[in-house]
Amino acid sequence: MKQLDPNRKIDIREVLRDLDKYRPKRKGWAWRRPIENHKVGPFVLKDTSKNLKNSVPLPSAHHFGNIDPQCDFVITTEIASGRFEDDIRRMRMAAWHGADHIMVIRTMGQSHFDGLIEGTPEGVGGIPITRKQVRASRKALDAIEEEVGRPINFHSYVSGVAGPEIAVMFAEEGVNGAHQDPQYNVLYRNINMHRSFVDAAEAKTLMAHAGILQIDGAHNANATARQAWKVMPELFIQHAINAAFSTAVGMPGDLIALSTVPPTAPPAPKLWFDLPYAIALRDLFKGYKFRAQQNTRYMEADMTEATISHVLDTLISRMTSADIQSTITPDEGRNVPWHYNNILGVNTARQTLMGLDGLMDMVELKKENYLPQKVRELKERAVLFLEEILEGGGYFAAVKQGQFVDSGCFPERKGDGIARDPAGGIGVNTIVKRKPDYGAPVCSHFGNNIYAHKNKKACQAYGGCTLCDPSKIQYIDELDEVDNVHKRLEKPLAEKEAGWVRPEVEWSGDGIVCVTLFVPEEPRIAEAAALKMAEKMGLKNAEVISRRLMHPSEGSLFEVKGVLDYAVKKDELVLPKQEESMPDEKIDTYVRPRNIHVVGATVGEDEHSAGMREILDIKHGGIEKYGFRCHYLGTSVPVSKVLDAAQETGAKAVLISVIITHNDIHRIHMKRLHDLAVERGIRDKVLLIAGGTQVTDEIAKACGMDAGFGRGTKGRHVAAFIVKSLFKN
Ligand code: Z97
Repeated sequence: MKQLDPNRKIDIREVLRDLDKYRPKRKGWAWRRPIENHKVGPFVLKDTSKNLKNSVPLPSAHHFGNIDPQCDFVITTEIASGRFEDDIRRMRMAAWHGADHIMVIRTMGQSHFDGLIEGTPEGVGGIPITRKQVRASRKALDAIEEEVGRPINFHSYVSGVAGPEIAVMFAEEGVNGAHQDPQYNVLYRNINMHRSFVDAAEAKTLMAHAGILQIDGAHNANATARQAWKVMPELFIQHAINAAFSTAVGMPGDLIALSTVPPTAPPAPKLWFDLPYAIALRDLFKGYKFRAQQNTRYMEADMTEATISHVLDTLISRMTSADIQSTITPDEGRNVPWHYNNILGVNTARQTLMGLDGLMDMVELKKENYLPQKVRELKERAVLFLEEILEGGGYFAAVKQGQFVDSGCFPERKGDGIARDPAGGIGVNTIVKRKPDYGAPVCSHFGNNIYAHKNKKACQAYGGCTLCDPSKIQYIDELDEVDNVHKRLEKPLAEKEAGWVRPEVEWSGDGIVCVTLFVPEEPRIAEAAALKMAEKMGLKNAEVISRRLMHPSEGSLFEVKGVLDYAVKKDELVLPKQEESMPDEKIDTYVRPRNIHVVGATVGEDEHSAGMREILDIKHGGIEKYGFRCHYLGTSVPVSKVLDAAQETGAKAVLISVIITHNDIHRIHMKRLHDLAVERGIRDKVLLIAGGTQVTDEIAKACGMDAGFGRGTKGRHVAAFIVKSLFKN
């Protein structure tokens, strides 16, 4: 695959070309390499890793020299679009924002498939994990990791009935991480427990040999339990069972990651529960890796609420430790995980972790009173739980009695746990005893293998297995004539070719948009009105995805999603002129010898001064530095006073700042300045320039100004405009 060009979209046709011959560039999990006392821009950072080659820095970065430091944790994003061709674009965007662990969710029900799926069918809530989809995604990621300059881990699921088959395929195709936990099969998918544990031994062996990082399934108890903080004791046991089983099978500790979630969210006193829990886990499971997931159990449809919980979750990770900070999209509570929300989730972790850089060099967790006492209490409850399991006949017997995901905090029991029958479930009675002459089809294998030989690869006996000789891999392409990537791409590619663009959030050109409305009515009326208004805007299938009460009678805020069935033709767009930049020296050469006066003020009843100061002040990189003679009149200055000052000083330009926009007051001030300058007969002698967050060049010109400058304007933009205008005359 050709090197990606940041100015061009990833070409899905190139990803699909010659896929039958593609081999992954590398295999195995990659961690970030921490750098101590890392100098990045004006700062020395404590908890960072290597900078990226290409990235989109955090929004405020432009105040700090556009730096984009990267924390020392791996950052995960979970992708569940249902079409892998769209997943790929999402992966690229996420990588540019700092994600280096891309977790692709499976389509509903795949864990009950007793075998592999082939081709690229569309999925529900995720994608069918197939060789073609995995290979295409890994191929795209191989190019994306070169573009950003950091290894990117690709991750999916090895649990389920076909665990060992999927593990072989993942090992062959260079998948770097996977969930594998037989307890997940048993508790959440009702797969037979004997079968699940037998399969797990095989799957884990394969993962260990391929360097695939394993994540367990304990987080599912948090997500399922009615009161997630009550299951804390059993979570230790779930981690322990999977970790011990994995170790027994031969998996090294640094490939075993515990999937932990801070169990509560505000208004619960979050840190009171979640911090001792996190500490107890890290104490008990030293030597393993920690994947800290963000809380999903108490996630409503409100993005801000979810984001705040996730910031607190990330604080706990920094205060305790994490190897992976896993993020989910903050809109999962609305069941609309859209691509830009993946980016928002990643940025929540990135921004929080950069803000917390060096925290633990300054603060210490208390070693007396509540915190260590609670840590001890949690450990005691866990140990007692484990003892009870042992006394009661072991894990299978405990599951049979419904001891897991009970909503009592052990030793309390509510009797509402998940109970499974050891002699039942999907795949019951499918275990076949291995014959003594059993020969394994691949080198990575648990247990007897007649091909095994001390100093040789087992597969040498039959000329190489698919893990050692990838040319033996059977690549199966599409099996379904209708449900495949080529069919799905026909419309979007044709539209792209013809130069059409549509809005989208999930699939190429899906047309989905989201509008925010405040409706000043009681909730029921307000919601019905919001929907009606969205329909009037032309949105099809309008649906309220978030409602937040502002006051029972004063009104509510809604977010409404719908489909905007409208495409824009790119070459018919009238684009705003792109200002050519003028080098600093050129501005300086013109301005300095000429003694050019400029008057600046914030006009009307407006006390905002920061914007104007940034434009004028030498300290903020303002136009003073080029030798302009600036007269700053302050805030809330009447327009007439501004012109008085311009006339007194013989100013060539007047700069006004108009931040307040209620009732269009910004337009009124601009028009008044122009009219007054005409009245005084000086309009052609002075440049009138307006600036403000809601000002655009078009608006300002329509109000009689020579130019308008909006958000993001720097002194040099204004200086260049003045110089160009004066040169012209
Ligand atoms: C996560 N937020 O990060 P199926 N095995 C295990 C699992 O936990 C899962 C599957 C298999 C979550 C998102 C929830 N976990 C995903 C240990 C799913 C998937 O294909 O849905 O049956 O299995 O983990």
